[in-house]
Amino acid sequence: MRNMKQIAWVVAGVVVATIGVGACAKRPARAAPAPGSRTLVSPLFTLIPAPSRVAEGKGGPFPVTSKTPIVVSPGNARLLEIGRFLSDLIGPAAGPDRLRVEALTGSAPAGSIALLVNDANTALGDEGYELAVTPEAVTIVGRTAAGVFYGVQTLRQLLPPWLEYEAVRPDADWPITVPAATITDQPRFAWRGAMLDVSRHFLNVDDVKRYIDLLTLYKMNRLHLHLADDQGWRIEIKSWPRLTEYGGRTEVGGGPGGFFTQDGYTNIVKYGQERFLTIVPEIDMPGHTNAALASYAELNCDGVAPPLYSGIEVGFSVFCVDKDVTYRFIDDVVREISGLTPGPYFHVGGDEVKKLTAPKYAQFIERVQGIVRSHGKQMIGWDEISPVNLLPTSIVQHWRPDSTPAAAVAKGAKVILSPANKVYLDMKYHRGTPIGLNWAAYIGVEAGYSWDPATLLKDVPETAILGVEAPLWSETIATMADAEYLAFPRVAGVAEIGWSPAERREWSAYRERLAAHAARWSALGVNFYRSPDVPWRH
Ligand code: IFG
Repeated sequence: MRNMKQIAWVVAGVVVATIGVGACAKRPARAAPAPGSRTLVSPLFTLIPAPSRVAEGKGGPFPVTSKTPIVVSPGNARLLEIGRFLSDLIGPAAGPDRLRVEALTGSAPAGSIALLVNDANTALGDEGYELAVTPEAVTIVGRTAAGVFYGVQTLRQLLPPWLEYEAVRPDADWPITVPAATITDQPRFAWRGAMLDVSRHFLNVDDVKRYIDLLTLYKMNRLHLHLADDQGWRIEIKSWPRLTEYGGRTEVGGGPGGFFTQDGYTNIVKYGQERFLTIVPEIDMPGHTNAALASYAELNCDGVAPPLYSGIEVGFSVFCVDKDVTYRFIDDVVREISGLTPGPYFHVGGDEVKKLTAPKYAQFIERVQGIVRSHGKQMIGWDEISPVNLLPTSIVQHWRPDSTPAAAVAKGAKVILSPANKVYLDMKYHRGTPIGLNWAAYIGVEAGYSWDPATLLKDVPETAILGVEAPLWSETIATMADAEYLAFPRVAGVAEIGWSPAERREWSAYRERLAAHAARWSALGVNFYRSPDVPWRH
């Protein structure tokens, strides 16, 4: 669970080696904050997402030393993994070795960090936790391992930000302490997600794992991968090899593109699972399909394959919905990807179809819905699928600010909210933002945060809302650094909208909490946008 850190460590090592020994002169001891400097707010009051309930504890902080054991409930392999995740996070900063992780045989010893599962604690739900910190012990209790993982992510934010950077070797006088506290916390929505478009520009396995690290730091639990579009097919399908051999070899601007082998995709899925994040694969259809149509002539009604495309127009491509081969193709694609995806969802896209009549479109989506169900998955589609005869298990993803899924909700459908004028992370922050689009809105940090799912759409009550998801389309994003620039800080706000109680959310307090996260992002090397709307503390 640490390969990003190992990479950072190697890079740091290489950098030191190339700069030469001179740069390794002993770093000046970190001066304590000058008297009168901006008072450091306790990390208890900078947590994102805001927990349901936080209270300062009595007594001093809990000291973490190289002897601090991490103990976990016995017989639970997931808890041992989470313990090792925490031990790796604290890492060598606590001393030359990693903190020991062991299963409990009796009660937790004094001076330990205890990660416990208590399935009788039903009030915590599937992802809730209680975190108690006293000078003698840190205790995290969840009803499930997921809850314990989220408690550890909160504990992580109570630890000094510089811990996040592998190469840091704090001077001895920099103690690692956790403020005394009691926190009871659980999420408001089950679906707290982001979407990454790896088709317009390809982002590789390590980029996606990096994004998973950052999303799960903020307790997000879904990553929707937009795996195919007009500009590139990005996942190997063994029964239709030209999709990647040919259809994966370009991208917007004419770059080399790329694709995930099935092993690479499985690597991403496992990495997400270790962090309690579910991967949601999307193969957009019947539109946004030029890469497939260019790869296999038979998928075109006239039997002629169009050229590969590296522009950014939409709506010009469509599968030939009258041919049986189209449904054999779709069945093979859904079968192979579903077989690699433990999560229950398969996203079929369905957006921006300009070349089919409404009845033809509905007939196609209904037929594809049956194919998805035959492979044991729940269908998700963009909100154009709302008028279609949907199964009760199918999910509508709202994105167009001027449309509403109310009709589908009236028939029992559940909704994921991705309003393009609030959470499309590919929108520019403002007119001067160097990358990004602006068709939906300019979305500043406050605009992306100050809205509530329960009141966004008339006739779409909170009971119909699974949660929120922030798409990042990659027409103007060529690297992970570009992605981070548009995603941070706004995606942290979406994570809070998905997790925190509505009454705990208010912009003027949130911006103060957000200000403290610059230190952690700098330690993690996140290329975030220093919005002037936030009083950044570093
Ligand atoms: N809309 C298209 C995307 C992408 C986006 C860029 C959806 C569902 C505009 N469809 O959003 O493919 O081009 O902001």
